[in-house]
Amino acid sequence: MFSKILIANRGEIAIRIIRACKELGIKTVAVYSEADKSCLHLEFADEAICIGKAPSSESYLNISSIISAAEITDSDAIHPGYGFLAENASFAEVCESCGIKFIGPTPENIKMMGDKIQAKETMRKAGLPLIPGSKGALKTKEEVLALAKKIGYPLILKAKAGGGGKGMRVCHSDVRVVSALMTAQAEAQTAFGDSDIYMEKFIEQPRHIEIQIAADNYGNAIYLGERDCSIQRRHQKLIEETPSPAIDNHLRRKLGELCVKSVKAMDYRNVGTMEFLLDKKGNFYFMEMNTRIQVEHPVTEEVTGIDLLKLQITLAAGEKLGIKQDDVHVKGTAIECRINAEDPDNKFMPQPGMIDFCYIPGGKDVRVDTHIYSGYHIPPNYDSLIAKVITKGETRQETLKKMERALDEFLIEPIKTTAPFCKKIITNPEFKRGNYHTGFLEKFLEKEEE
Ligand code: MV4
Repeated sequence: MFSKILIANRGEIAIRIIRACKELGIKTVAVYSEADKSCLHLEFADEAICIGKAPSSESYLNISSIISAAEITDSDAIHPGYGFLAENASFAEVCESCGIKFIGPTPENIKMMGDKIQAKETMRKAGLPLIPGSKGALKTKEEVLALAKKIGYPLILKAKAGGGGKGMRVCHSDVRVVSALMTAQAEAQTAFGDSDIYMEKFIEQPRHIEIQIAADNYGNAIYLGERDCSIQRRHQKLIEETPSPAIDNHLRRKLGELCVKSVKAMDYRNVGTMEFLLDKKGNFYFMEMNTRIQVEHPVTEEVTGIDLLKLQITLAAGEKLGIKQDDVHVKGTAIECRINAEDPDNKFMPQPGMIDFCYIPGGKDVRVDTHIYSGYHIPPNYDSLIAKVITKGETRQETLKKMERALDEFLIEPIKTTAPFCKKIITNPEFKRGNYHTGFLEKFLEKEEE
């Protein structure tokens, strides 16, 4: 096992990782930027090192600063958290070449899943159903029009190096698809340094369902249920829950087993998430794979009782999966509301600044993963996520009721947050019935305007 882990991240996830390390008896090193001097992750870690200026590009994304910090502190391993360098294959490679264990999949795993075209091809070979679309990157105008004719409108163009909704274009006609290809290529070149675009049939009003998997270095793999992440705004998730109200045990098992088969086939290591779209008819399609721990991992922890961070660390240390599929039992239901320092009444505008006062909810079946405290200053440089409120219960209705009271208890002055907005969603009759899809929020916001 590792004796010291450097946490290459900030905020709630840095604290979450430190907690797992403490329970495993591993020493921790926090890194921080000049904007993060008063952050709690510095306090909770055994050591802390400043790695640069406030902009992420000069601190949390600066590979050489982070590697130097790991070498100076004699750290055995680096946990990247989510975002920043978590899915950067060259960072994982640099770690390995410096003799520092990267806590996550292999650089090859990251590279393969980072190329969304290659990821789909790999999963197709492993037997996963895919959304009808182009086989590789789109080249000529003629090819695009021929393919559009074959697949039919509406269509969606996506960047090979994209993911998470960046650089996507939905098209409804021949005239649009040709110009959309050009702008998508230019946008992808600027954003990712790779202009390759692929095409898919656009699935209307799908649900976004993802399967959590875990694999060791010896060919063993398991799935840990699913999360329904259909409540999104501009490709940012707001609310996630498990189990998904949209799938039954039969489909759950089928999806899970297919995922396990696929990760074994590609020799995947550590934890990961496979994203699917579920259409109105109940067909599911593999979309992409995330090779990191995700923001919404706590809902899975709450229903399985498995600590995914400890699992990540022990798997990276070369331990075997201690749990077999038959040992995984999903008990009850869980939901997560993301609390962002954003103003829902003003286009979700970020709200950096001083928190004069806050109160964090608690009580039975309420978990809050957060780094904020009364007197904490939210810097303007990073993601606006300030807390994750997670509740669990025997039934979905019970879990929702607990969330309602937890959100009411979440007090914060004078910063505006998404907490009241989350409450509106979880008390919405359609949401309560489990009747929602990825377009739900847009419709909900339109109705609110009236
Ligand atoms: C899609 C889709 C429909 N059809 N792909 C969004 C995030 C990224 N992971 C992929 N996403 C989608 N891909 C096909 N073939 C619908 C989404 C999608 C979405 C698209 C447009 C506007 C809002 C959306 C919200 C969630 C998912």
